[in-house]
Amino acid sequence: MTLDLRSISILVPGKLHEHAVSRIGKTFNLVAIDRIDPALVTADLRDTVRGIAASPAIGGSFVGPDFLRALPNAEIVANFGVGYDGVDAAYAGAHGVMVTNTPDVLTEEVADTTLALLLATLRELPRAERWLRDGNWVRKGNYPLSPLTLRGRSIGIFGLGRIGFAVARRLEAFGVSVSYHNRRRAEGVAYAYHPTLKGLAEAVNTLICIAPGGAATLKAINAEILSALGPEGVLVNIGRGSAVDEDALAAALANGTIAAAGLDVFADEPNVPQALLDAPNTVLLPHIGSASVHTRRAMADLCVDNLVSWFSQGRALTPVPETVHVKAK
Ligand code: NAP
Ligand code: 8YV
Repeated sequence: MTLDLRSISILVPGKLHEHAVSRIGKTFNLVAIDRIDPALVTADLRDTVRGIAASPAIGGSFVGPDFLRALPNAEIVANFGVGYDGVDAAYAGAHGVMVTNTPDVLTEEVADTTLALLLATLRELPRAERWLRDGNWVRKGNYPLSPLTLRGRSIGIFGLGRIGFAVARRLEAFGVSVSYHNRRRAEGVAYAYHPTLKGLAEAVNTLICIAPGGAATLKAINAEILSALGPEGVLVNIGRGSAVDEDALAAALANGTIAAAGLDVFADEPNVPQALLDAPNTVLLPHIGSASVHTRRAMADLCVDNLVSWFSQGRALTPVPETVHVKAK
């Protein structure tokens, strides 16, 4: 006998991937509000909502204590994305609410994008393409040689987790050295470990950030770290914009403290600081690390599979560490 989940109300606040919305609509009783805002929670929603499916990274909204208090019967928050800095998971865990994310299914895609962004930044690929499209190849001749190259670089990974490892594996094939900084040394790993981010930045000339957002990494890449990276230095950020002091980065790019930056993520998306837009030595992407049809669909499926598993079998497939202890009611 299959369990009928259609009596269970799942709230979708704001935009969510359309495949996730479609599956939730077919499986559960889908209810929607325009954004993550406790003021939009009606008395009916307050009484009936048992789960939330959200993509809180988009538009800077946050599933925090106020929103969770407004939905006292919500048992689970299914976060669309592996990074869950848009959900107060510690609060949820302390109040018996499960939080799930979408790890692994996006790892290889994001690692591919990271290598593409690194190479585009070093070899100036977007500017070289513009040179061709603007007719300069015909009018002026060859595009100038790129001052930067991946050859001979030493790479430091800030956040050697699932995606960080996938990036490191790719970098090995490119024949460059890899070292890393995490809070803890990763077991069974041959890459050189640096117990501080400053130590890593001093040891390398290329820093790739794939660490999570949140308070622990807020503006961790600041003027001191950029200065340690040095004038040949290149920063690639594919983790979270909040981990970089963007004012310090813009200054470092303008005054030659570092050479270039490739950024997929920003502190206040979709707003990008004018100084980074104006800088000739940046490559800027609109948070597309995982953004292929293939991978976003897999993320949508995992987001919804967590809800289905929670309500039909009483267990989450991919709980975040802060809520692994939470049991189904
Ligand atoms: P993960 O497996 O949990 O890896 C995170 C790594 O960061 C771990 O090795 C962790 O090691 C380290 N870390 C965490 N907090 C740290 C801190 N305060 N200081 C130093 N190191 C710290 O996660 P993942 O699946 O690789 O994803 C990583 C992040 O990538 C996500 O959280 C998300 O923000 C970002 N992301 C971006 C995109 C995009 O489209 N641009 C796509 C997917 C993911 P320790 O615990 O030992 O410190
Ligand atoms: C998503 C991401 O684009 O998974 C993450 O942490 O940053 C991206 O894969 C984002 O979460 C969508 O909201």
